Amino acid sequence: MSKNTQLSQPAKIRHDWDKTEILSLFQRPFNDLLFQAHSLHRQFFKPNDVQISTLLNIKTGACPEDCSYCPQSARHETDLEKEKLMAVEEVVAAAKFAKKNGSSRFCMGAAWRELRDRDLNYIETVIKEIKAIGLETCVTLGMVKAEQAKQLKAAGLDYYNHNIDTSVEFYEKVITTRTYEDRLKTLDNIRDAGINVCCGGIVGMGEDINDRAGLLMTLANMATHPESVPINLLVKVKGTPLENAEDLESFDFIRTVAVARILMPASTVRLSAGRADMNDEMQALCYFAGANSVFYGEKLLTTPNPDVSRDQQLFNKLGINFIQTH
Ligand code: SAM
Ligand code: DTB
Ligand code: SF4
Repeated sequence: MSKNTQLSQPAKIRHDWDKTEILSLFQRPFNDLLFQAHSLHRQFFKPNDVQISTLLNIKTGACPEDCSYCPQSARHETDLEKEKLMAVEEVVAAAKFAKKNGSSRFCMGAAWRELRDRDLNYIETVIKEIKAIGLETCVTLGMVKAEQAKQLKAAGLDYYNHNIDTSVEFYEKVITTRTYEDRLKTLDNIRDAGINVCCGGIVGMGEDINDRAGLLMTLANMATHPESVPINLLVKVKGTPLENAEDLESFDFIRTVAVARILMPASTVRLSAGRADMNDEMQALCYFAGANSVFYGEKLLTTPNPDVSRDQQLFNKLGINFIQTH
């Protein structure tokens, strides 16, 4: 059977990938890899639809963790102005604005190591109010315990974002204050509570192809694939230990998106941080390779994202439809 005929068979969702197989995907000729990823993408999603989410940092900076990439760590000397937790009304006003601009999901981040019980009430109130506006909710608040996850679910939370960031081997070169296991435990707590999992990583931190394969292998071998897989390109922020990380070749980033699409064909793959540094052609190739979600709006958590007008122009040029939800 030729490779192309194989691609027309309905795809099976697998959870038993090994590193060698994944590496051989990364090493395929670029056109073959993109064709394979795009063909699968069409079996599971409408090829011209991209879901948009809005991101808001509800608590900025002064984080006790030492993530080498992050401008919000209190351990790095960045120019970031730290801010205390936003008032509920301010968060809800931002969510209403996002809804007016066509967003379907409102994602809130906090520069916390973990969700503390004393902040739970605030988070539950915010989730309920934003659900009442008619938006899906997502939060990323650091580690959560099983009981807290159940309470977030009861408040109506749709998604929890918690990234594993990289391969288990490279992880300790990037973060020392919490372990890979800690992250997996939080992800289990979220999954067990019935909340959709948003989990991905960052590339361009000086990792190699084995680490990119390892990151995707951990995600793809989860008992249930994360519903949403953000692929971030490192935003190099002055004052962070990774400010001078070597640039990742664009094709290696696009390959990472394509391999994510092949390993997790039914998951939404989000083209996340780093878009502001990508030209239109690179983003277009990422959409072709299977990316079907973006953060929309001028700012990510603390760093720039493309202007809404630039995204609108690109989507118009490519005939991409913004869609409400996947
Ligand atoms: N503090 C919580 C945590 O780390 O779980 C939530 C917020 S944290 C900023 C969310 C994610 O943003 C991180 O896990 C990381 O993957 C991503 N991130 C942070 N800084 C980044 C950067 N400079 N470039 C790309 N992604 C970044
Ligand atoms: C994710 O994977 N990427 C987003 C979201 N989840 C929370 C965050 C990107 C942060 C980029 C650096 C910043 O703006 O501070
Ligand atoms: Fe803190 Fe999250 Fe940044 Fe790590 S990524 S320093 S946990 S805000």
